[in-house]
Amino acid sequence: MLQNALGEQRYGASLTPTPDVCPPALPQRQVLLANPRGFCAGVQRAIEAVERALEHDGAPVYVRRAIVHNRTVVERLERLGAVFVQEIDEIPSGAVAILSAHGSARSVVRAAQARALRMIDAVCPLVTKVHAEIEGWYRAGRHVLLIGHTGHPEVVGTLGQLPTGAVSVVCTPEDLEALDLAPNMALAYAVQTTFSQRDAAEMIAAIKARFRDVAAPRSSDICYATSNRQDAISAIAAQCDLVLVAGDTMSSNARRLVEVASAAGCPDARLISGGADLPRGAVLRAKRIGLTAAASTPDSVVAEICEALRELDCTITETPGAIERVRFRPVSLEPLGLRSPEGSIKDRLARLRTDIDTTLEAAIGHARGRDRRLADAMRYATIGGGKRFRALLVTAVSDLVGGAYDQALRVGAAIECVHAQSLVHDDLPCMDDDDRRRGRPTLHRKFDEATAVLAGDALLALAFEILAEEATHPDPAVRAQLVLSMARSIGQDGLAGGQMMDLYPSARPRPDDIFECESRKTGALIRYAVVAGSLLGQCSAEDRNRLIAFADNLGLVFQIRDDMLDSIGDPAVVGKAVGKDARAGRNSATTLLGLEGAAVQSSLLESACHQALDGFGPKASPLRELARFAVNRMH
Ligand code: GRG
Repeated sequence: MLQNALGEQRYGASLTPTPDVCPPALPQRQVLLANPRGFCAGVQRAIEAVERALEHDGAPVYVRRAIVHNRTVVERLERLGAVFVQEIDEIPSGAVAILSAHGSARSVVRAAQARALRMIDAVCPLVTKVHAEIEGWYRAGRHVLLIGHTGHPEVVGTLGQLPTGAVSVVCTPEDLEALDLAPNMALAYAVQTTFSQRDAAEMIAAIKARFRDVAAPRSSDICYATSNRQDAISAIAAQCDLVLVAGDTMSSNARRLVEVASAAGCPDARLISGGADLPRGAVLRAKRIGLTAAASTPDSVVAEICEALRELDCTITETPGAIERVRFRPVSLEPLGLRSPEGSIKDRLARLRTDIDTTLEAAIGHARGRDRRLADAMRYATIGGGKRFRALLVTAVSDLVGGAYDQALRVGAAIECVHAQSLVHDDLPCMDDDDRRRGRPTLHRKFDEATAVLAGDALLALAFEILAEEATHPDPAVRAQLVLSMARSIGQDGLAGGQMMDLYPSARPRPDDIFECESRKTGALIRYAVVAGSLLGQCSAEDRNRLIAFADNLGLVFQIRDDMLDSIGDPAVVGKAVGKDARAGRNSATTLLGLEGAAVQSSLLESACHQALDGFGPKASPLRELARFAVNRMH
């Protein structure tokens, strides 16, 4: 039997009863202490993050919501100088803001960035694993079923990683039944990390019974600490006539421990917050009491409860259990959110795609009283599709010249609105008359022509709205330049002018006419992405000129590749019909130069892109990668 730091006796070990003289001397009640219990590695790490931030930055540091669901922990940190708030807008701008261990929606991170808070995210790495998982499934086109408790902060944070509607929360088999999803729909499930193992197993079985195509997490989402604590209390609960779980009512994993103890056969399982909360009557009636603590309950609370139990003539015995060796790297105190996604172009694109989707989703909104069909069409045109080449470009340039990622993201979303509008209108019967775009029916085929025209109009308006809003840049002069430059990129000298040249070419077009048309139709928005990125970072005129030279070559090479894909592309990969230029007798870089000539021209233009970036050194490598992608892309 184990001896622990709480100083308990072993059952009956030190007593020698003398039946003739004394009343029965054996203690009346035995307390079995479950093992493991109390703090998990994620909770420990989050609390330490607040302590370290206080040491590093001095008080006050602000914490959004309870860092972990335990009042004793929160009160102790408050005494050290932490200020707990409900929402980001309660935090003075520029202050240190710590986000809780349960994980936060991306909108919270963006709100913190908009207030220029120095943000530290204490999210548990095991919750981050679930976030990454659902993002992967979303990108793979799967709808996610999140097994969890609606409204719990972890569930709210997980839902907030993806656009609205991408995830459905299910807690009970009835929730599952109420879902209006086709049995052959591509799905995946994820589980709240503090959910009951038994209930999760039931839900997973029900999901698999109802749906045919269900992707599962590679390993259980329920965290090791939740599972170990549930197993430990389950192992002793049936021998106990009372189980006490030390924890707060707001703690989900604490409440699950009470349920698990009851389900394992204990007739009376209760949650208590500390020694003062001890149910004396129930303790005095019990012979054997089980005691455990939630993953957010400090040892001091367990020690206090043990003390109160000893006063009621209890001996306390540690039970053997799993030894936990999990440790996480400390939370980085370097403020988050000012950096663009890192890694390969593929990784950055993946993260950017989700970030752009959530930004667009928030911008299109779900306000009451708005026309739902229009909003649905706007979402259809913008969300979940496209390479996001222009959005990646603006974030890469902004990053290169010191702009903020969240601002670049907004500009990227505005550009994607304009780009989507141009594609929607380009596909209309009065223009290119296309049936497929981005691998699915064009907007006017899915909805109708009038809706396509109006969705395009509304997207254009939305783009300007996003650019003009303060969150896009604190300096009104920068915002005005962003708006002006966008207006010029899409008007007579930009997309609209280029499209006119395409629809009404001169009878004998000169090569210059073709390149002029392409540079307006495609190059203008690509150039805008680069100019906007340079505006966000407010770089020198010299750097801006170098970036514009890069953009002009990139825009042209992007369009030449588009022309080449029209000849050599696979419609299934390109996502739209090919061979249209030849069928319509339309002039393009390939009809002008031939396929080989277009390839040679592309490679010259790519060299010019690299040359323009020479002055920026290795920091420009993401832009160099984008140029390589533009030349070699197959879609
Ligand atoms: C904006 C006022 C205003 C008018 C628009 C219809 C129109 C006028 C212009 C059409 C411009 C157009 C369709 C140009 C083609 C640009 C191009 C190469 C599109 C394909 O871009 P990708 O490959 O597409 O980046 P994804 O789907 O990946 O986003």
